[in-house]
Amino acid sequence: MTAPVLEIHLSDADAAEALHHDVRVGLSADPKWLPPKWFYDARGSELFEQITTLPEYYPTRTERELLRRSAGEIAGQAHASTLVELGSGSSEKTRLLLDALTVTGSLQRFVPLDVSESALRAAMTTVAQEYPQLAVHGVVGDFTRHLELLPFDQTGRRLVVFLGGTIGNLLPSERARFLTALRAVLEPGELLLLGVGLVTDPAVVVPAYDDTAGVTAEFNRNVLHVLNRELGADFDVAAFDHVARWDAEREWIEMRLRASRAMTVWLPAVDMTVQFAAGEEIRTEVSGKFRREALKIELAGCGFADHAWWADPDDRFALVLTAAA
Ligand code: SAH
Ligand code: AVI
Repeated sequence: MTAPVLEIHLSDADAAEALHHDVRVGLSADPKWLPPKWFYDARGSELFEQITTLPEYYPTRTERELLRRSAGEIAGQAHASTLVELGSGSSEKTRLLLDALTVTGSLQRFVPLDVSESALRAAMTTVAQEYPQLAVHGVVGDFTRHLELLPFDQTGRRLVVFLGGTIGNLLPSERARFLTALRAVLEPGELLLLGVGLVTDPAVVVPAYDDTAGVTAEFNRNVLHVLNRELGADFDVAAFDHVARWDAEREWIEMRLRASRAMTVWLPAVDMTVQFAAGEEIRTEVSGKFRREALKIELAGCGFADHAWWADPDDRFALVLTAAA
């Protein structure tokens, strides 16, 4: 086994600068918002892993089943020597692909990329132990900023995977920029495997984002703990209620944090005072759900063609395999 390599494209100083920028913009906007990537400090990453085991949270187990069914076929088509995983988290489901690509004999390198250094380090350690023949090359980075820094493969093809439905956490304009940037760093014929949540009954989606055990609420509030720690802010975290709401027009579920009373919050690191009226909300995440035809058109518009599609029998989640045109 060769020791895993960790490349850091998002230093603490870069991350602090990005957080300061996002907080200045998002908390001075009306309505207020914050980008979801700030959920994922070590605690946030742990809470996300807990979410994936909740009975209400169907995406992870549904995607795992789809991967079980399709990994052999994907590996056969991909002939990839490098598997790149964006927003890799624990890389737990990814092992199904690592296994299948190992069977085809093509895979040499695994490149997980995540903003969460703690999640990335833990995943890299486990993968390096379980797959001693693989070179594991982790990247701490932001997939909306650092795609052009991904290691190239001189000798073979790359398969890029973006699982969990995380692409739905980008707003449509961010998504178009992301897909265009990703296409630009791929060679024609290199593949992208996307896991996407599908538009489904709100009676199923809403509980997935508002579980009875309150884990998602804690995950949502975690962003305020991050701001308190990183910016010296004085959010009274318990005074914000978790809200999950289906937006039928945009076909996304939103998470919000609602101030239970009027508050003034001081954020010294950005020299900002933020006023909240009672009932005022911060949008902390959108989680877009997709339709097959519209996604195909969107991918084609960003330079991806030849789609293969696997969905569960209830049409709640899909895997899409598409090639850089
Ligand atoms: N792919 C895993 C984890 C999904 S959770 C799964 O399917 O279970 C979303 C992951 O994306 C987290 O690990 C989070 O740290 C990471 N993430 C969120 N925004 C990111 C960004 N802008 N750049 C890189 N990683 C990001
Ligand atoms: C990572 N991402 C795809 C999750 C989702 O379902 O949008 C994050 C999450 N938010 C609340 N629960 C899980």
